[in-house]
Amino acid sequence: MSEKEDGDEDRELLVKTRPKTKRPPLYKVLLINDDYTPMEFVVMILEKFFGLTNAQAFDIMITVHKKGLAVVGVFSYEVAETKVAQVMDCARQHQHPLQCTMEKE
Ligand code: TYC
Repeated sequence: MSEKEDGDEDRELLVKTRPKTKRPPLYKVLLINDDYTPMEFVVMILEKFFGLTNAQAFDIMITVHKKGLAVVGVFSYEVAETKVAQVMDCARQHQHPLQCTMEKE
């Protein structure tokens, strides 16, 4: 077998074979409006658990207040699950009815 033949075969295989790598699905974390949770508490939650600035947190809080809900961020399943749990635990501890959920993007 010639060297040329040998090398070409290898290259053909490399070009045609696409590795089957799938990106893990992403999840949106959503904040839901209610009539009782204080605005300042929602802003504090967004700063504390999502690393937002006060201005960013205020904008999202106002969007939720006006539209009923908003996406706070998009994360891997594990991170989204943790954020939802942190928000719900903190809201419960302060006896606010704030709701936070996640859904597949
Ligand atoms: N609507 C609330 C109020 O007027 C504020 C609020 C904003 C509550 C966002 C929940 O996810 C929320 N105090």
